[in-house]
Amino acid sequence: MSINTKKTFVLAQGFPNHKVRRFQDGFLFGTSTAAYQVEGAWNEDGKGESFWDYRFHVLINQTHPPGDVACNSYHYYKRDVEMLRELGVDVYRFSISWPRILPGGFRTIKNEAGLQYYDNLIDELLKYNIQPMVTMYHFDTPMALQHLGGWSNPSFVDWFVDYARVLFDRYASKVKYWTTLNQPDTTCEINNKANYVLKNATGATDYLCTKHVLLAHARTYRMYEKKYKKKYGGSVGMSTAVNWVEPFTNSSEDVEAAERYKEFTYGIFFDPIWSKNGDFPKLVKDRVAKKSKEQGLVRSRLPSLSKEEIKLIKGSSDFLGLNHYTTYLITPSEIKHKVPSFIDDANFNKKRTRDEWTKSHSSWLSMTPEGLYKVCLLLNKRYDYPPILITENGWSTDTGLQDPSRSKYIQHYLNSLLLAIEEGTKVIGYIHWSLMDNVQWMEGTSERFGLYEVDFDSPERTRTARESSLVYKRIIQKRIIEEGWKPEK
Ligand code: PNW
Repeated sequence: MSINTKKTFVLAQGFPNHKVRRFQDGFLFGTSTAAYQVEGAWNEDGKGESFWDYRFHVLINQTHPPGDVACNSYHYYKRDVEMLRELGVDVYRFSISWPRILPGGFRTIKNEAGLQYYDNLIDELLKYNIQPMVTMYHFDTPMALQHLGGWSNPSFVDWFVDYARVLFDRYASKVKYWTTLNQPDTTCEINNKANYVLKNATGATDYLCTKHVLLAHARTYRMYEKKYKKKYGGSVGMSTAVNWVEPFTNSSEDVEAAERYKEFTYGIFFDPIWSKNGDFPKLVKDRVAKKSKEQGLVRSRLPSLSKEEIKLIKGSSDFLGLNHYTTYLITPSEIKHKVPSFIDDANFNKKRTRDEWTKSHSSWLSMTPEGLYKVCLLLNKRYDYPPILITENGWSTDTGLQDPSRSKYIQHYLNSLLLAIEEGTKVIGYIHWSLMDNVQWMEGTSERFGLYEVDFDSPERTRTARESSLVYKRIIQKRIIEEGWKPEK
C-alpha cells in the first residue's frame, strides 16, 4: 500500500500502514515546561522580580496571582522528575529563570541559591538518565532590565550573552541540549496580542527586539561553539512558533495575506539563520521600507543587518526548534490597526477556524494534525532539510483525568510527524507541552495543558496522571503509534 500522502493527507483516512512505521532509534521523546509557569517561589531565596511578577503585581494589581506559587516546582521538583520517570521520557525541557540566578539582571550579583536549585533539578534528572534541555529565556525578563527598555535596548544583547555565559560555565558539563530563547515572535510581541513586553513605540520596538534577539542568539551560539563545544559536545538552537497557515479562501487577497503571515512571523527569524544568503526576507524589508517612507520617516523602521551581522547569524543553530500547535486560516486584517505597527505592516487576521475542526479549551487552538506535516515539508523546501526538534506541541482541556481529546491529539500529531519523516524530514525528537497543568500566562490556570493534572488548591499542588499520560507512555515504550489505543480501566 502506498503511504505517500504528499498531497492528500486526510486525517479521516486514519493511519496508513502505521504498524510498520516506528520512530528511529535515538529519537528523543520528552515533555516541556517553563520557569514562570511552574516554579512559583517568586520571591524566595533571593530571586529577583521578573517582568511577569511585575505585570501581575503592579500593572494588573492582583493580590495573589497564580504565578506566585504556580505548580510549586521550586519545592516539588523531585515529584516532577518522578512523573518524568513514570512517563519514560528521554528528555525534559525546562527553562531557567534569569532573575532567579541574576536578581538584578546583570552578572555582577549571582544568587547561589538559584544556581543551586537548577543543579539539584539537573542532577535529579541525570540520576535517572533523563537528559536536561535548558531554555535560557522563556519570557521572564529580569524587571531591572525591562525598566531599561528590555529587548529594545541594544545593550540587552550583551546582557543576555553575559547571562548565557553564567549558565554555560555552571551547567555545560551536564546539559547537552540548549535553546537560547523560546518564541522570539512572542517575546517581541510581533505576533501576539498578549503584550509580553512593555512597549511604547509599535512598529519600531518590535523590530528592534527582532534584531536584538537574533544577535543575542547568534552570539550565544558562537560563544558555545568557541569555548564549550569541543569539550562538552552539546547543541544549541532556538525555539520558534510555527503554526501552519492557509488562505481562508483562494482569493488573491487571502493568498497574499497568508504569504505575509509566513514571511513576517517565521521568515523574519528563520531566514537570517537558515537561508543561504541570510538576512531578513525581501518581502518584509520591502514592505516596511515602503510603509516607513509613506509615513514620512527617513529610514525603515526595520533595522538593517550589516554584512558582519548577517555572517554572525547565518548558520548559528545546530537544530531548528519548532513549537507547533495548530492551523490558522488567514485573511487580510479586517480592522484598522494603529499606524505604525507590526500588524499594520504585516496586515493579516489569523483567528479563523473551520466549524468541523475539533476545538480545545484555548480559543486559538484546534486539532489539525496535517499542519505539522505541511510545516515540516515547507521548512525542508525552504531551508534544505534542517534538523528539526519539536520543542512544543500540545492541547488544552478543562480539568479532569479523562482526556480522550489529548490522547487523540498526541496520536494524530505524531502520526503526522512520522509521515513527514518518511518524506525525508530530519527530526531529532518530540517534546510535548506540557508535563503538567501550569500557569498559562494571562489565562491563569483555566486552560489545562498537562499530561498530569495539578490541583491548584492544595499546598503541595498535587499532581495526578491523566489518561493521556498512559497513551504517551505507551508510544514512548513501543516507538509506534497504535490508533485508538486506550489504557485498560
Ligand atoms: C506557547 N499561538 O505559546 C508558549 O511557549 C508556552 O509558554 C505556552 O504555555 C503554550 O504555548 C501554550 O499556550 C504560544 O498563537 C503562544 O499559536 C501562542 C501560540 C502558540 C503557542
